[in-house]
Amino acid sequence: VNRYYIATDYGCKAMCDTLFHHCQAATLVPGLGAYGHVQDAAVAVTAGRISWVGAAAQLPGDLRRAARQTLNLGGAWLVPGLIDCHSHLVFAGSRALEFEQRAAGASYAQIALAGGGILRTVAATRDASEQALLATATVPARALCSEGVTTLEIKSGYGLDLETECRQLQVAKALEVPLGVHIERTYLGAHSLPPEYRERRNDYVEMICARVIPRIATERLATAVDVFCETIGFTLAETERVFSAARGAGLAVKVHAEQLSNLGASALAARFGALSADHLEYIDQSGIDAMAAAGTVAVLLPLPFYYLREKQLPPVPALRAARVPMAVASDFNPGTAPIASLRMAMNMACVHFGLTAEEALSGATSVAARALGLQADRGQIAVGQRADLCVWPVDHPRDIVASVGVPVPSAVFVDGSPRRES
Ligand code: DI6
Ligand code: FE
Repeated sequence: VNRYYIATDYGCKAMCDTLFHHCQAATLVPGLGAYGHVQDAAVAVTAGRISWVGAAAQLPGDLRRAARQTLNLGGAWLVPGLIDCHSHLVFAGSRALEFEQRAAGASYAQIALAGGGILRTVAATRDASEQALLATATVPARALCSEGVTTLEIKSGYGLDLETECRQLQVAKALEVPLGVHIERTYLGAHSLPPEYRERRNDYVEMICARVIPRIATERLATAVDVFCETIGFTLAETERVFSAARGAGLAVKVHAEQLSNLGASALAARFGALSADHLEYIDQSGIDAMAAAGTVAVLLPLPFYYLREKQLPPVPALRAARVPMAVASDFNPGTAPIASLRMAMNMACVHFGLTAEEALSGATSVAARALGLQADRGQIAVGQRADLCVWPVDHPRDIVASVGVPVPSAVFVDGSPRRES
């Protein structure tokens, strides 16, 4: 355990902006035991990052004296800020009609093939101004952040044309300041075939690869590219073309894989060094083995599973046995998961998918960070990480997973400062 108590070297003089003490720390650092628990902990923050963490009794005296601010947490738990690593939060319009249609017996695929589904949201989103999109997106984003989310990934994919995709990604970025959290952006042009390309699939994929991806990369509108690889989405060969273009442009890749059927997208993604393959209800052992070998994260999405009344469970025991890291995300979107709660997803990941509470919490912190390629930067309470932290008034971190809506974090810090909404 002692190897963990590393003081940072900020020169000879100790520097500390905030010192948290009288707390229990769920560091989520692997190898430190359940939840990475450090008892009677102290956590020092310097210049927005964690500069020391360990048992308070071992806190160096010069660091304690240097603290400009000392916060006594009265025995509460300090936990990394939650990370929602998969959402489609920027869009216009409602899909509640389809909710009713499914209740009357229609399937998600049937509705999509009849021109509803994603394309319904695309039409509404193309018509919406940047301001309107921002106003609409702010509501679920605030709901997620009120649960303790400090990093939120947002995908495009409801514009499909160059201009609207870029508008979606700009709106996603514009949420950062009013919400006071970090936003990561993903380009999902390969979400659905737009109506104007109905007879020209090949041209649409070419447009994604030759026009949009280079622009996304040059203008830094996103750090990753995603594909909906599915019978009602894009084929394996099309997915491969998009991945090649993305990697060639220096962008990370990830994939919506094996949600409704098994096309082998997870193994393809692993071959491209994908950050994550998401959904995975229909993944087989060869996909699992490929992901394990590549270190690709499995992002489990219980909210769309529930919302579409799916029956096929993702093979969690096999993923666990193969040591594929498992994240949990909301997949917040208008069609299959209009449920703005990562906590609900974490809870359902346990109830429906059989994750342990610890797996669900690490899945929404340390492993979620890895799904975004940010594991060196956030997701754990460890020296050098961003001080994105939640204070939870609970007896044990399992309380955060076991219920939804309550408890709420008593304080949230982003980059070491109290989260400020405006
Ligand atoms: N899978 C999903 O769960 C969302 N997108 C995707 O590729 C659903 C998108 C929608 O129905 O609007
Ligand atoms: Fe999704």
